[in-house]
Amino acid sequence: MIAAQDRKLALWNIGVAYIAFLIGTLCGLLQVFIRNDALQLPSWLDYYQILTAHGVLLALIFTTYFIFGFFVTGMSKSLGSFGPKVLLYSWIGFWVTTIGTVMATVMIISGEASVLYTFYAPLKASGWYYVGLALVIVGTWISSFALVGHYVVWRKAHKGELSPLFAFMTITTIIMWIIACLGVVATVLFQYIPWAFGWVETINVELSRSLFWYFGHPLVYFWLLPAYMAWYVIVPKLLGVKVFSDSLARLAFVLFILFSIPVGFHHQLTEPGISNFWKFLQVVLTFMVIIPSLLTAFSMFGTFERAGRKNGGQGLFGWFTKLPWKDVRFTSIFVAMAFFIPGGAGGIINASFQLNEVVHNTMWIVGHFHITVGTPVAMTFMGLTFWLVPYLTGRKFSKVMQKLGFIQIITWTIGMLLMSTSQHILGLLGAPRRTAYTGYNNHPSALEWFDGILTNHVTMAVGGSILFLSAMLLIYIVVMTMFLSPKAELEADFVEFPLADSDKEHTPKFLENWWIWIGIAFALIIIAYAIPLYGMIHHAPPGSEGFKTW
Ligand code: HEM
Ligand SMILES: [Cu+2]
Repeated sequence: MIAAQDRKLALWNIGVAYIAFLIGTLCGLLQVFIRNDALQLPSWLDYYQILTAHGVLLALIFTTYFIFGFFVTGMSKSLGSFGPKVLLYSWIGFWVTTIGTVMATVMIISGEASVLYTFYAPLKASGWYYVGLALVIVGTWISSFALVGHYVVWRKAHKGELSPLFAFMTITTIIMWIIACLGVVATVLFQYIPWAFGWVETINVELSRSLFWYFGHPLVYFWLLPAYMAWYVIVPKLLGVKVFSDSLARLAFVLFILFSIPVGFHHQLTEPGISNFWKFLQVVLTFMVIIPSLLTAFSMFGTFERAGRKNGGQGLFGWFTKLPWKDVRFTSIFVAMAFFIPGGAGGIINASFQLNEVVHNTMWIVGHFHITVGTPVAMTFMGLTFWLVPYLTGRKFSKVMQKLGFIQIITWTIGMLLMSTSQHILGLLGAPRRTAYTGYNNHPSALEWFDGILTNHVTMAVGGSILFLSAMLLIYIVVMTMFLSPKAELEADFVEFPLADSDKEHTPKFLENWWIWIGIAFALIIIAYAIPLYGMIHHAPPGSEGFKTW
């Protein structure tokens, strides 16, 4: 069991994460009904207000707080209890992020910031919305530096040793996050805030979007890497084996620092103002990410096979049936990984220049991120929640909870299959995303979209409703294991932190020489971004004033 103060810190993070999850999924439920024209909102509430809350609270807030809860627990477990300074800075970071979150949420709810979570200019929100977002980022930096400080202390005390895999992966994720945030901090501080408060008249739209996506793509890796951490260091323990290969795991992670940042233009393929050469270069770099992704996939299946054979599985696929399917901690993560197979394939489609033309800004994209962040990441976090919360509170995770956990992940799976399949198909037919209702004034071609078995008005709504029920079941499990379940008293009732052993004798030392990776990362960033960004500033078109379309 880790120190009580560290547990408290982790629990507060996870608590805020689930408050955001509760409100965010409620917005999701409203959206599916509004989009199908089954629900009319009162005049004081607007679709884009709800959609902004949904995107911000689920994609930014739920993920970030959960990730820090997980990091704090794992860093304390693998490097030892936090010292007073690390704790102090972690709490300061927590509160700064929380003040920012509250500010941004209040602005959204009061109708001052219906600009969606990507806050594209020239849509203009209240300046306080951007200040709130900036505080969220600064808060995560403070929390990140606290964790880095904890790691540095450990390294000093263990000269010449490689750090434990969990800590290594946490630091990798943090390095990537800090480099990535430079873009969003630059645009928010120097472009949005002066413009939104009226200190300057206009904004350079192309530049703001490019700086946003410089951050926006690694943002998805900030969600994904903690899920990968669970796949690499938690799953093997649940299966009773060691990490497949320590050096492979570390190599995959550092490659993510390199190839997740200089690629933001793949979100801007339809934009004028960026020449084809730079788009092409960034698309090539985007595809490099397939290397660490497949390294991950192969080592996962290697782990499964090893474990299945150890349990007596025979033949080519006999090991598959020998996996611990009755353990919800494992099954949830396995389903999450399975969703990532179509999710990753869809990502290759989105990033391909020509295919992007077909799917850009359609419901396909919405289907895509619900089977990447909305399930592989979110369901991995659900699987972690089942043991993380009882581990931190010292409460039991009873048989009944285990059953409810299964119902929860099964319903999420069914709901997501229905909703995301329907979204993918609607997108291919041409239905746009980010619209309240899409019948194009009852135009026959638009109405035809809704004739399909999977694309009719009912499927997405049924899917969304099942998802919402699943979310509420998860909230129930969280509340029970956080506050109400009986305390574990017998040794056997205590929930453990399932951290797998990892053999690092053969791991090359240079993998933990951060300056190499930071150096290559910056070199790639400069190659991919310096000239096009310079062009956007030097040949800036007339800026745009702000618009409030809601
Ligand atoms: C109850 C479960 C959920 C339901 C019913 C739901 C439903 C929806 C729908 C219908 C949209 C599309 C709206 C539009 O383009 O007009 C949407 C957008 C979105 N959802 Fe979800 N969702 C759920 C869970 C999640 C989760 C768990 C995440 C991430 C962790 C997530 C992230 C997003 C994001 C980032 C958007 C895009 C917002 C934007 O376009 O600005 N959703 N969701
Ligand atoms: Cu991207």
